[in-house]
Amino acid sequence: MPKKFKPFHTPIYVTRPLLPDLNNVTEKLDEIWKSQWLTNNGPQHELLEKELLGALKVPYLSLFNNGTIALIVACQSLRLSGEVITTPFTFPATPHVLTWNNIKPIFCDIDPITMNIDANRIETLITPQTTAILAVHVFGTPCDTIKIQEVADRYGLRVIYDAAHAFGVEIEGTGIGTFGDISMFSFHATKLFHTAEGGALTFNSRELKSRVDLLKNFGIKNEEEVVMPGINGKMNEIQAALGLVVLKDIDEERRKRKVLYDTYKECLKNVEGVTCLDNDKPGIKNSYQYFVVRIDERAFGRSRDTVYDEMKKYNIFTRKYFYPLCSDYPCYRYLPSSETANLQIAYKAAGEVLSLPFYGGLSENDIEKICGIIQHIQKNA
Ligand code: T4K
Repeated sequence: MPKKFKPFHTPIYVTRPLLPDLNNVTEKLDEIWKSQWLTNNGPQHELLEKELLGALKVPYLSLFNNGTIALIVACQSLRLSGEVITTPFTFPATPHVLTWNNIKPIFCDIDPITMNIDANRIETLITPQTTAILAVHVFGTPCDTIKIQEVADRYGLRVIYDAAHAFGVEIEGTGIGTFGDISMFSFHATKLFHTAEGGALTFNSRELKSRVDLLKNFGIKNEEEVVMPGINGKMNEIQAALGLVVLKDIDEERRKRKVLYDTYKECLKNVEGVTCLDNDKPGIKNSYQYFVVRIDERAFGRSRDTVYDEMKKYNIFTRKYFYPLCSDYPCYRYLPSSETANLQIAYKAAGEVLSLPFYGGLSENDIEKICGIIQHIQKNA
């Protein structure tokens, strides 16, 4: 007798923002009101910058109003031009920041397991116009930072990491934001740590931080000197205050997510055709930002798209991060590096991935039910 599953009463989304106790937020707002200081390097901003240096284990950090502007400024600060090698398996922001800097994105195929840029293929795409590599730690899985740096050093290229998904990730105790020249973290509401909208750049160089701080504030050095064509990338005091409160709840949220992570892995381990992306690896501190599976249609018996559609009937809203590939967008399709033949592994990943609901507000029962529904969809092919 097949088990019957009733739809969830309320929609289950891929994620929900971590909402701290409202009283703690209003307490912070009260401080801001009293200070009459709303933005431009206020006390909340200063405090959050300091706390994040510790949380991310990085030497220098600059806060931003969102991750995308931060990444645009990162390219500006390194004076990148010409071509930059990047991954097609990412959120649109990654290649778009290159376009906004008048740089041509060159798409490189990905690693079949990590789904990050394939460091072994980067070299074949380097031309005299190449100035940098823009890699993404997709779903918080660390890139092959050693190989990427080797290639970059050999050709005199800069390295930027889009670490939007990698808050708190560490390799052997080293903060992920210390690799390359610059890393970008997103603090969007959907991220483990958030400021509603927000982001940060991290660096090892004090000079780079000074340049970035000028660039994100119109290039204003003082009341009478504007030293470069900057933009407005500043995080305001309300965002920073929210971040300070959210930061206190992060460890607890990660503990909850770890339990859900293990529950997913246990419930799905014997499901034919479903592979979990697992970042609980020795030496790696996992961010627990997403829970991602790949559905191999042949082995599972139904396609990823069918699972995505069928789950909606149970009030479960999964996401196809990252389908379509960025190289398939009308604005990038024309590029020679976008040709399907060059990106076979990325195409396969984009056709198989599914981000399942994953946030501390879910219970183990919820996860067991979601996994039961996945198996029910399979059996009723
Ligand atoms: N690089 C990478 C690799 C990225 O993934 C991103 C952003 C960026 C760069 C750019 O960083 P930011 O400029 O955003 O700082 C979401 C996020 O908006 C986006 O930040 C994130 N990546 C991306 C992977 O996910 P959407 O279009 O999927 O968001 P949305 O509105 O569909 O939200 C997803 C689900 O979250 C909803 O179904 C329900 C839930 N949700 C969402 C919001 C906004 C809530 O429950 N409450 C909320 O307030 O992009």
